[in-house]
Amino acid sequence: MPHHDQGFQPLRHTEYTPAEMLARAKEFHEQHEDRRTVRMFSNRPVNREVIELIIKTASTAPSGANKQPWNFCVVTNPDVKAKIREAAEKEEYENYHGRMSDDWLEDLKKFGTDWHKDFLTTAPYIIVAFKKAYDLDEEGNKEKNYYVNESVGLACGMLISAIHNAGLVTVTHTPSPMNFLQKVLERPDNERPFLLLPVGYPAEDAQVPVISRKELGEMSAWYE
Ligand code: IYR
Repeated sequence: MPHHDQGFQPLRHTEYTPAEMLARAKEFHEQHEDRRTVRMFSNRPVNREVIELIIKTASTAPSGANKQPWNFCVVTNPDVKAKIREAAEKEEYENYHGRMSDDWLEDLKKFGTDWHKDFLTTAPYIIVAFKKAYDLDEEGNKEKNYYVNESVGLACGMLISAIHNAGLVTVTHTPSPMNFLQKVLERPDNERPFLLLPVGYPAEDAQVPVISRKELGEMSAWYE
């Protein structure tokens, strides 16, 4: 059967009792409340199989026409990490010294960020999510992808959940502009860098800024 016409099959679905449902929802929420963006990493190694599973989890995300328009590049090679750090810091230096507005710099003060990106060489893994504007079929014809930003954003959200679930930490780093990643990682023309995520254990003395999350009433509207 051709790949584009695979028919239908019965849904595999687990239903919980209302009490179980509530308990599971609570536990999942509590687990997510403990997720923090971390910029201070340990260089302790992480089992490759865990990273594979995290990426497989991300790739379960829904996508426009199920095109799965993403490619996750996984970097452990120290030379490649060093190249990424050098190029990212060069761009970030420019960002922090003129490209970002005063308001923007003011908004970032509480996070204590600057152009130094130590985590790019400290974390054992760097995952770079690429979005695929289009795919190429066997004859090299362009096949359009749909809702590419939304799809890859969803996959990255699930990636972040999976990283946290495994007891690891990350930061969503978006060096800007980030096209240097396409060059450093030698990606084909249809792949554009979307998001960079160092992954590993937090540094033993890792600190995070004090932040708060919006209350339900501030970030949702109910029409009952
Ligand atoms: N990309 C820069 C600046 C930065 C921008 C935002 I918006 C942040 O939430 C955090 C940082 C950097 O990575 O430092």
